[in-house]
Amino acid sequence: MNALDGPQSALAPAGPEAHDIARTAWMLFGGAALIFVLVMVLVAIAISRRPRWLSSRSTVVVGGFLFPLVVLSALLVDSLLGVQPRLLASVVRPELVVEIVGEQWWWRVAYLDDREQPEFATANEIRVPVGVPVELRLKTADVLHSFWVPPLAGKLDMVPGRTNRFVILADRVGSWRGQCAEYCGAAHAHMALYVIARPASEFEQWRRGQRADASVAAGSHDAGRAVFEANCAVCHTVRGTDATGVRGPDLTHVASRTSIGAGVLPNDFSSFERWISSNQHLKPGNLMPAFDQLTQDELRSVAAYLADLD
Ligand code: HEC
Ligand SMILES: [Cu+2]
Repeated sequence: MNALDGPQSALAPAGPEAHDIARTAWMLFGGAALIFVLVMVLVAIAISRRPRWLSSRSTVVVGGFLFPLVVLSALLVDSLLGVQPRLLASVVRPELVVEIVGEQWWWRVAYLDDREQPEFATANEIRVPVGVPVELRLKTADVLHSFWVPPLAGKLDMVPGRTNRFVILADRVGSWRGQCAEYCGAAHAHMALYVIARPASEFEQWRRGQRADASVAAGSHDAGRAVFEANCAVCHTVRGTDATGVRGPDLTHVASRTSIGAGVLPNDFSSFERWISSNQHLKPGNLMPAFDQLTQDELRSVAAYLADLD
């Protein structure tokens, strides 16, 4: 891994759109470097020798007008021909449709079935099969957000009252991090998401698992479930139980996700405890109240319940 190859790097592209963008970025960088060197050489010549030709009319016309005109026009043509049509053409024939709603401050995710009805819901993470075009339908529940997973594609805003569509395609197995790219309030910087690309068979297996209701062995987690139903069910759904709230993320398979709190904490038992009791400290202003009044036993049992919802 080199310095450019992070999970959120636009210079480590993992899909066709991102490849185009990275190519354009390198071209701009290389071109700008060349021009910078050229200008510095001219400056050095101007200082040391003061030749006549440097201040002649033709140098000014060529260097100050024709050269930028040609370079900028070429860039314009390149970006119109190269990047933009891809972005538009990619809107055809997706094999999978995922709806993503920007919330304050997390991502609500729904996988749609063939009739475009929600099949199951998740949050802050999308899984996709490798090599398959996936259509994203981007909406917002409140203000402007912007969906940006740099290794896969450029940004697209989530605009109130609109559905913006675009297609991503992951050309290799991997896990990438994205982030809201439009300031949306205090915890905007804590609004991350993950895209995880897996081989088709593994993806299908995951999808089957997500479709299923929560499976918790009868008799286990009775105490945790009771705490959950008393305190959390107004806002959270756990399919297969009486918890059907929709204000917060669907928690049916919460333990199967990479992070909790939209990238704030890793996903494990102690993170659940910390999130539940001190989420307002971890992510100030978020729309879940902190449950610091729960007893140690209640906290532990509800965290253990969630950690088993995989
Ligand atoms: C008033 C509504 C509300 C109540 C009540 C509530 N939550 Fe939440 N919960 C939210 C919201 C909103 C979020 C998303 C916060 C964010 O990331 O910005 C959230 C996030 C979470 C997450 C992280 C999910 C993820 O995928 O990132 C967990 C876990 C969670 N809540 C557990 C609980 C538990 C356990 C209780 C009860 C003790 C509870 N919540 C009560 C609204 C609520
Ligand atoms: Cu934001």
